[in-house]
Amino acid sequence: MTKEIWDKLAMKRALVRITYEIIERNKGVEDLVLVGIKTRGVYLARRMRDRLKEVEKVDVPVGELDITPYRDDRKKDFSQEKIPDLEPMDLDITNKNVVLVDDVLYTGRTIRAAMDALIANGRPKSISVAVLVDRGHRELPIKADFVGKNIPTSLNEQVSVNVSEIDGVDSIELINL
Ligand code: 3GP
Ligand code: 5GP
Ligand code: MG
Repeated sequence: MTKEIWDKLAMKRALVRITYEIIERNKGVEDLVLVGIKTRGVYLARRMRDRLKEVEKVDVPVGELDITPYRDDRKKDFSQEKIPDLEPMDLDITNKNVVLVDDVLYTGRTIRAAMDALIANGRPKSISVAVLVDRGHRELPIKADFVGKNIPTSLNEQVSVNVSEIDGVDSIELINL
């Protein structure tokens, strides 16, 4: 069973709000860097960058992180593998205020892994977290600083975040598995 939670307009409004919250919290866009977590987090980060450009007339850099090799809950047979060195991001994050951007926050393991990956790239001044959806069920002491929508879920539900760049449509749906 699938239930639409948000349409394109609602999603856009949330991203706009989060973008303004980031400007407010950061007291502007100086030293700000957005880092999207692949895959959909990258598209959300780019949209925020476009909005920041409109509002503040500044090009805020957007980095991309693929944190798959850093997650600590990968299948057993992966655990013995050497973790590949993270490609240095084509972006200097030293002394920057980094905002990690992801579509869904769930256990928190992805964000933990993303922080490892970031710190392997340099020493940011601060790291904060922006997510479109917080679905609860945290397993680590991690929270989001900027949240589009809290969607309390059960474990047999899944949040489907669709972005037009990949999915052809902007929407958020709740799927009962
Ligand atoms: P994303 O890479 O765009 O974030 O993990 C691959 C995709 O599967 C993710 O897309 C994510 O949206 C989706 N997904 C749905 N449920 C889960 C889940 O419980 N864990 C993970 N890691 N991904 C999920
Ligand atoms: P965590 O590491 O916090 O458990 O999960 C966060 C990552 O897994 C995010 O990158 C997100 O893409 C994916 N994820 C976890 N649960 C869901 C979900 O219900 N829906 C979607 N779309 N992604 C999820
Ligand atoms: Mg994601």
